[in-house]
Amino acid sequence: MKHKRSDFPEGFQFGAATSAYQIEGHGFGGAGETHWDTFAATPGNVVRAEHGQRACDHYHRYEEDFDLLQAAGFDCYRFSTSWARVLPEGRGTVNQQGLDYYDRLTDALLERGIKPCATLYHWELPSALSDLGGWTNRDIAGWFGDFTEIIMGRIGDRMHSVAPINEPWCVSFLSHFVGAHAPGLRDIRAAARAMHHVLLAHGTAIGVMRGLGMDNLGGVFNLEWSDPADDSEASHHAAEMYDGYYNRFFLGGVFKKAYPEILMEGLGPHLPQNWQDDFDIIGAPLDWCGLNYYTRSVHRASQGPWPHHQAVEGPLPKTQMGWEIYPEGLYKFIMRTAREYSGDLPIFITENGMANADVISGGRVPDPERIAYIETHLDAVRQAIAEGAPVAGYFLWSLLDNYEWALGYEKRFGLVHVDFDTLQRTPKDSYLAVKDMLAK
Ligand code: IFM
Repeated sequence: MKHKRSDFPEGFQFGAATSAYQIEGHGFGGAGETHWDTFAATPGNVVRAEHGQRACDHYHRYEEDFDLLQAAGFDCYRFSTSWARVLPEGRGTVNQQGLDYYDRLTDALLERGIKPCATLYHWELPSALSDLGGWTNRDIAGWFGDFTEIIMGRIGDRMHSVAPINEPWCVSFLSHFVGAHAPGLRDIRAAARAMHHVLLAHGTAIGVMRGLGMDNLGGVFNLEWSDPADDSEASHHAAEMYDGYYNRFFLGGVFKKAYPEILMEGLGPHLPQNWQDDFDIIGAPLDWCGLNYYTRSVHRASQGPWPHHQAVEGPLPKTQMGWEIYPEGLYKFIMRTAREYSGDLPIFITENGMANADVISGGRVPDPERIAYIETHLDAVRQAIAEGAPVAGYFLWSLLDNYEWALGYEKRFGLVHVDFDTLQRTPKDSYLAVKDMLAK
């Protein structure tokens, strides 16, 4: 790795990230059914119908996994709490085993000198709430606030930082308009409502945590750079539309208390009644802004219904996901986010990394592609810092190979290889390279 820890400002934090359903093993410890269990059980939704019932069995092996985190020299660990593990029906009776688990997990991190950075929701909605309309039902903001109070009432005193919801675009648009994630809807009205309610739930949870006396609270936004396929006005408009509903809707709601005008033709008629009145909750002040960044996409206009555009294949080298490798997008997003949205707030790169078809060979896992990906994205971070951007930390996705949602277990994002038959963990070369970087 060409970078050293000492190349970054004093106090810059390095971390690794995971999420509950992707690693824990949802079948353990009394967790309730979630919409990902039923989505995966529906033919055609998930590669080989794979699910998270066992995943990496982190539920039982978290000590071993945290030893790896510690040995690599990470400062922070970004994990998520499963709503259905704590409240199997989403509301009502608490599963004490679930609360106890997150309590043990927190202490195991602290014992190793690692800062716990929690995300309250990373996609596994309890089925009982899905039955009530899930993210399309405005009541979800209150249900989520109650969950926040219960889980943070137990572990909030030991959290270094907390964000309510991972990647609002995925929770809403990808899951209710594209239909690629649970609950698999393809409906513009459901999508518009989910987009607004996910932000309302975010703001409600921030309010609950402020009430508990917590600080260092942020929001985590997934951003994808969008470029026009050619120089035509139509392609530029297509790229702007994509940027609007993917990136600017969520940042705009939280930091400007407004949604982009370009989206109103499509989404306006379907947003819930009096949506404008919710911005004081949605825009509750934050302490930091988290950006998850992986790639860019390229767009041109289409004759179809709103949003009237289609993606075309870009020319850049791609990861195992088929995503273009475009570190410049990370630099541009950091600069744009600070300039137009978050101002002087610290920015954390809360996820960055790549999937690669890694294989064990002679006890090692050579993954030079991932090392190069991390290097070039850290170049982008350093360039932004050199130009004055307030970037305060960088988290790799992910510590472990894990359940990549609709793509099952074959897309490997981990610094640590997981054999999904034996569950054996093997640090990849990228893990060793990061470890070396963090020691210097
Ligand atoms: O695995 C996901 C994660 O759950 C959210 N951010 C993107 C990752 C890679 O697709």
